[in-house]
Amino acid sequence: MYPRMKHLIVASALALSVLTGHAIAASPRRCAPVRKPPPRQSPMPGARLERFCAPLAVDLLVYKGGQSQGFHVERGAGTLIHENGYILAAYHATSGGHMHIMFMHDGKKLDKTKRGFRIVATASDYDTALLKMEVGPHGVRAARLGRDTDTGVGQKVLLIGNPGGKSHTIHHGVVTYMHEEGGRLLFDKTDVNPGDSGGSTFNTRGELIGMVQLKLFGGQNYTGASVHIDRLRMGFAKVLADETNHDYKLGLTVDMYGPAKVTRVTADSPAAEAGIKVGDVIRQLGDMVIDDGMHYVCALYDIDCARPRSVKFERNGETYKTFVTPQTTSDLREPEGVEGELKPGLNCAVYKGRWGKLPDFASLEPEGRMVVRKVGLRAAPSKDKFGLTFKGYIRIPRDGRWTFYTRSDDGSKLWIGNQLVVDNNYMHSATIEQSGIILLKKGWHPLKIHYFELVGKESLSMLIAGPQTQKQEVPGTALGHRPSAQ
Ligand SMILES: [Ca+2]
Repeated sequence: MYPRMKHLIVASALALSVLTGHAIAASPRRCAPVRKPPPRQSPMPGARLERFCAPLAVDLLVYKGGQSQGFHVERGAGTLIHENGYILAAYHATSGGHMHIMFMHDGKKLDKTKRGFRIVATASDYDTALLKMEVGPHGVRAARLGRDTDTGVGQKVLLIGNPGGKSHTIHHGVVTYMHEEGGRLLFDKTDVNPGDSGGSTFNTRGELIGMVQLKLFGGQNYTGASVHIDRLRMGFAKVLADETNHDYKLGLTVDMYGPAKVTRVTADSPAAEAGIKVGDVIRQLGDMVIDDGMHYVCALYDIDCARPRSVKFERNGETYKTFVTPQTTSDLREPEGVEGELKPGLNCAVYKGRWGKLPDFASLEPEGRMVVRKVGLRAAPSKDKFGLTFKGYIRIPRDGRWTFYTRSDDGSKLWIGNQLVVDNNYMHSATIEQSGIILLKKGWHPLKIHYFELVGKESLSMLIAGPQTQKQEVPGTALGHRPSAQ
C-alpha cells in the first residue's frame, strides 16, 4: 500500500469514529495498583463486634399519608456498602412517602428533599433499594460484603435495626435455619420488628451476610428473617445491573459473588474497544474503587453517557488503566399504534370495590365503560371505594429517554406496552409522586393506567418529561384509542 493511501484510510476511520460517537480503541496501560480491599477481620466478641458494626448501619424514616388520612412515619434501616456513600436498604421501607430522613450512627441527619441523599435505584421484585449519600460521604466506613458460605446454622449473628424509632438497636441471634432454594432465607431467633426492615445482618467477622426483611418471598409467613446476601447479589445482577436501567451500555458483565471479575465482554462494545477481556478484575471505574461485583453495579449509576471513563483492572497480577466511552443504547421501544386508526381519548373502565391496594382488575367485571379525553377522575362513579382503568395509546414526539410520573390519591400504576413504568401503588395522598424511565421511539405507544380510591380525598394525574419536553401533564391531544378495543 502507498504511504499516502494508508494515511487517507486512517483519517477516514477517525472521521467515522467521530460521527458514530465511538471512542478510538484505547490500549490498556500498566498503572499503580488500586488500594487493596480492607482486610478480613478475625471473629470478634460481642461488645467489640457491636462497636465495629454499629457505624456501618443507618436509620431511615419515611413520612407518609396526607391530611385526609392522617400522617404517619414508617421506619427502616440500611447498611453502608461502599465508602462513596452507597447504602443498601429494603425497597418497601423506602418507597412512597413525601419526606425521607436518614440518621447516621453519629447522629448526623440527612434529608432527601434537601439533597442529603438520593434513591439511586430500586428492585421491587427483590425488595431492594440502593441509596447514595449526596453530602459528606468522606470518611465513612463501609461493610465488607460476605457470601452465603460465610455463615451457617448454629452460628452467631448481629442484627442492627430501627424498631419503633429506637435508633441503631442491636440484637444478637443465632442462625437456626437456612433456606437454600427460592430465596436463601436466613432465619434466626431474634425478635425482629417492622422498623428493622432493611437492617443489617452481620456475622462475627463484621461481614454483611443479609438484610432484615419481614416481607418474605414465596408467600411463606415466617418472622424474624433476613434475606441472604447471595439473594441480594442475585437481585443486583438481575435487576440493578440490567443495562435497560441505564440509557447507555458498556457491554460488560462481572461476577456478582465476589471481586468484579469480568465474565462476558460483548463484541464491538465499548468494553471490547477499551481492551477489557474476560478474566480481568475490574478495580476502579471513574473515582469509585471496586472490591466487589456489587460495587461495580453501584458505579454504573454514576456514569454519564458519551463521556470517557477511566477503568482500572487487574490482569495476571498487574494493574492496567484504560478508558471506556459508554454507548447510548439503541434499543428504543418501537411504536405500535397507527395514526389513522386511532380516535382521540382513552378507553376507561369503571369498577366499584373496597381496596387498600390495586386489585387485579382483569378478574373483575366493570360497572361501566366510556371514553375519556385525558387521565383524571371524570369517570369516577362515586367519591370513595372505586377503581378505574385507562387503556389506549400515547404519542411520543421524538426518540429518546422518557420519564413518566403519576400523582395519585390513592394508588396507581402505569404501563407502556407490557412494561410497568410507574409503580405508585397503595393508599397515600396526591403529594406522592412516583416515576419511571423508558426508552421510546417516536410514535404511538400502548398506554395502560390502573387507579383506585378507598376513602378521603381523591385525584389522579399523569405527567411526562423527555427530550425537549419539560415535565408536564399529558395533554388530551397526545392520547388515542382504538374504538373497538376495551
Ligand atoms: Ca384517598
